[in-house]
Amino acid sequence: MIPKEGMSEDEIFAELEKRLRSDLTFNSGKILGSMCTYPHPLAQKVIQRYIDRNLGDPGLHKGSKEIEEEAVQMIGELLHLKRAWGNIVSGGTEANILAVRAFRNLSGVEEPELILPRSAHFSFLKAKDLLKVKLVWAELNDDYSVNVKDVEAKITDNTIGIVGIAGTTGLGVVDDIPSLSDIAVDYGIPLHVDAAFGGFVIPFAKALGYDLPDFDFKLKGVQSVTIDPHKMGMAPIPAGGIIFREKKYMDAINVLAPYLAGGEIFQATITGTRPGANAIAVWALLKHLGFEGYKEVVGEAMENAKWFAEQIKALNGVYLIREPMLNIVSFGSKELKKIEKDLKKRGWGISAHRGYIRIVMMPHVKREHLKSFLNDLVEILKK
Ligand code: 0PR
Repeated sequence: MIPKEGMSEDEIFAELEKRLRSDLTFNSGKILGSMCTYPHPLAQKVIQRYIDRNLGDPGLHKGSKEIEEEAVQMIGELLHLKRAWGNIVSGGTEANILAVRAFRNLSGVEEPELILPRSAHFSFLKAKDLLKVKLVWAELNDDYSVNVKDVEAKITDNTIGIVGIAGTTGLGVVDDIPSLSDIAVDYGIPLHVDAAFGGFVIPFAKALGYDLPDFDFKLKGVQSVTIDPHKMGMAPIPAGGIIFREKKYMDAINVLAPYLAGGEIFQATITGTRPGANAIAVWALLKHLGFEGYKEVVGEAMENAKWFAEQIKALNGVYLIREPMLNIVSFGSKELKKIEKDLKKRGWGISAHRGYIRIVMMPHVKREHLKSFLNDLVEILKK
């Protein structure tokens, strides 16, 4: 119940400190299975200063709207698009829903079907439910990338779009997006790339010499990309990104908001009132870190992934699910359930998928944390 007399600020913080003790924090180095990280200090300052900005009413906050557009443009250019359309949104879920919504609305198909890999994130289940789009699942190859032949075989007159993933949630696998793009062009079907995780990894990893497939607007079939600043972009939650190749996709989802300060404006996002500060923080981080800054962050994460994968291979009792493509390493074991329980008991924030444990080398994950994790793992395996 809400107290009759309010508590003092000191009392509030004293209680919160006590109550939130059960939260794991990124700074502790114990969170190894999350795709989020401790937000960059500059972003925190930006959020604090511009906390009141509302992108739901851009007529009031014209400067914020411009900054959001610039952030979208910068991300678009990172993805080889000259003129980008889109929004900074609440996360990958909203971004994926917006892409499916745009494809569906433009298709004119009465019983819409979306072809997507078995490895797709569960946000597409929400899209299906909200948008009444049938999901047609494409099978995976032995290396956990989508089977492109199966995608092609599943195309029908009702197909409104194809999804490829650039950094799968469980294993960080980058699908063969160039081949998916070829199919998309051949059949005249739009391709959406879910690079919620990989979007802020692949461009920099490629620049570092890692051999990864193209995944962005360089490929003609790619019509939209989900790319989340609140994952490897180091922005505070919430900050997702949806980028469209053409304005027509925005037009297909824009809703008229007639009475706001800006006059007749359009909203494409699911959320109405939405944080301007987070979009401004994204802009600030892109400007502050620059390409070289992100490259450095990604370089360390990729090195950690390579190193950790070798350590797992050298251990008895656990095995690597597949060689990492990005900064995600997943391992399996005959005794996975027991290992998972014991690791959690020792305070590790890990993410246990069906059949494996996923370690995500986020910027807050340092070599010393991984070493300490491996020590615990070895002890658990000995028991
Ligand atoms: N697409 C992909 C490929 C994803 O991996 C995710 C989230 C999404 C879309 C949806 O993004 P939002 O959660 O921003 O809407 N993947 C993470 C996962 O399921 C989300 C996450 C993040 C989970 C941090 C845990 C965590 O601590 O693993």
